[in-house]
Amino acid sequence: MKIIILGGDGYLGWPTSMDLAAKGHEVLTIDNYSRRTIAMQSSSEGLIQNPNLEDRARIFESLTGKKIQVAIGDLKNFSFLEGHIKSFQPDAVVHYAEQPSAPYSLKGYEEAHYTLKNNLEVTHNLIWAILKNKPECHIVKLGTMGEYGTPNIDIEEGWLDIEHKGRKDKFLFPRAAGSLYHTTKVLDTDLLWFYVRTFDLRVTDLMQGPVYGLSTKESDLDDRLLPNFHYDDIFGTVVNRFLVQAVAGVPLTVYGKGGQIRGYLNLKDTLQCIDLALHNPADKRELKIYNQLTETFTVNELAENIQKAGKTLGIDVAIKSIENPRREAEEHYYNPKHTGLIDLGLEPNYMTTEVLANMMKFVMNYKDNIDETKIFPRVKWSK
Ligand code: USQ
Repeated sequence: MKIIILGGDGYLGWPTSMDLAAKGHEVLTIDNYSRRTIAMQSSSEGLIQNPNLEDRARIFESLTGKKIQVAIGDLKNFSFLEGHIKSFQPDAVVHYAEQPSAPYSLKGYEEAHYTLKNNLEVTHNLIWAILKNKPECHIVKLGTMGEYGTPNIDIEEGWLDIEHKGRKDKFLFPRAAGSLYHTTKVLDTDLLWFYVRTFDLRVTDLMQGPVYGLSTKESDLDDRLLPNFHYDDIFGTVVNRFLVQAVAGVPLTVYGKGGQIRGYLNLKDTLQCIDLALHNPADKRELKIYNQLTETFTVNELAENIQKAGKTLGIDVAIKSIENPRREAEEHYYNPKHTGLIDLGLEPNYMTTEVLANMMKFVMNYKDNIDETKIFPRVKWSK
């Protein structure tokens, strides 16, 4: 297939670019280094320095003989994006190109405005670039489980059958996001759904939970091919943060009561899910939605699992609840359905003690890079 990855420099975009190129697809990856810029501006740099996208692609090609084409530019610029769709003629586009941090989106007006403008404009530009130049192209969009929030009923995969006053219909599952970032993903889904039903687009929306991990078949070849790995309060997701805290000897920062449940998945499983979505495309005028997670944990369970993994390496890990900077339910019902991708063939890599211990060992190699000032939350949901 000819595949364009939008947001190809990101935590997920870069491993996806390598995975698809390694499998023999023709890959063009596009990024404007927005995450790197925001990370620098907010003192949230990752644990390891990653070469820039062009250098990464060169290193990857020298090790594997596989090519990844790279374009650097802002997808908010319609003619830039349209130019690439027109000339590359993709069979599929994987869209990761969004400001992905919930805390960043709540930092202040500028950050909120940037998140809203970037995420919605890029999605809308992509829709129009596809409609005008390759209407049969399949869009694989990264949504988030956070679109649903934490409702007191089971979360279905995207759609809900409703019977109301004796009549039945099918609707998008009700969404109640917990941050502005997550809300932009709700709005993305609504935009895509409008253009699917009205202009015959083909879209798969993947509602993904927090991802953890570093190791993929390709990133294991050379540390210079690793994805960016954040442990700060802005870009670090909870498991990656806890692993770094464990190595640094900082008590794991459980926010509030720690009963918050989310659906997690290993980075390797994100790659499997993208592959499955690409090989089982939505039809014309179809919006396919999958819940992309493999297992659920409370924050307390995660902390205890990491404590256990630390023990196997002789590391004593402390856990300490701190005031929750977020406005979220700390004890709640959570039962998301996630059989769609399994039915397509997903084989989960579960979060075992061994997996966590291996990640911890990796982090230990970079222990000197850990900056403890980046660990504690700097952004509060309510002012
Ligand atoms: N949490 C802690 N302590 C920490 C960090 C987080 O208790 O030090 C808690 C949070 O309060 C939250 C849970 O862990 O209840 C998950 O937080 P997170 O920062 O790992 O995840 P989140 O902000 O929701 O966002 C991340 C990604 C985002 C993606 C989302 C999937 O940054 O791009 O969309 O995971 S989901 O959470 O399912 O919406």
